[in-house]
Amino acid sequence: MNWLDRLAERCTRRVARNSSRRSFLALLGSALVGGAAVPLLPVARAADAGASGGTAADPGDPTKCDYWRNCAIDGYLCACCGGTVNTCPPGTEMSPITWIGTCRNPADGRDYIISYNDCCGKTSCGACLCQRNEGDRPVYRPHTANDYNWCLGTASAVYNCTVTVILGTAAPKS
Ligand code: ABN
Repeated sequence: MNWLDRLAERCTRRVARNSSRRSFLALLGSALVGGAAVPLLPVARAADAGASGGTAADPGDPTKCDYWRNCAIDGYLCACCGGTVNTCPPGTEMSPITWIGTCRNPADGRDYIISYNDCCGKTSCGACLCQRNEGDRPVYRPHTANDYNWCLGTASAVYNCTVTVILGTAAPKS
């Protein structure tokens, strides 16, 4: 019966070890440390695009004039005004009528169609004024000029700042 006693004892010890308070705490500790590491993973970093860090696919700082999407901008950057690269600051409304530009993304060398939507309903933000004007034409050709208040079709015509929204890739020149 000795061997049976030893087997029973080993089994009992194993069950006790795996269901002890200490192993429960160890499991909880791993979950907490593992959970804290999740934001360091690439997927979580990519989800942060639009703050001011940039990502591998969308490099640069949207609060700076030299950020690639700003190549044809004339206005205040909403990312400096309480909004983000593509969302208006609280209390303003995005204009449905916009100025469109084409900017090259240095990450992949492709040209992207960028919509410069003005955010409307609060007085001018006054921060991060950028005038890069690539492709801009004189104001007597309104559809190709960026020096306009595009707060049209909004409840208020008061201009606050401009967001840069990617509409798609531009077809390569044939
Ligand atoms: N589209 C930006 C803007 C607003 C008011 C005046 C000039 C340019």
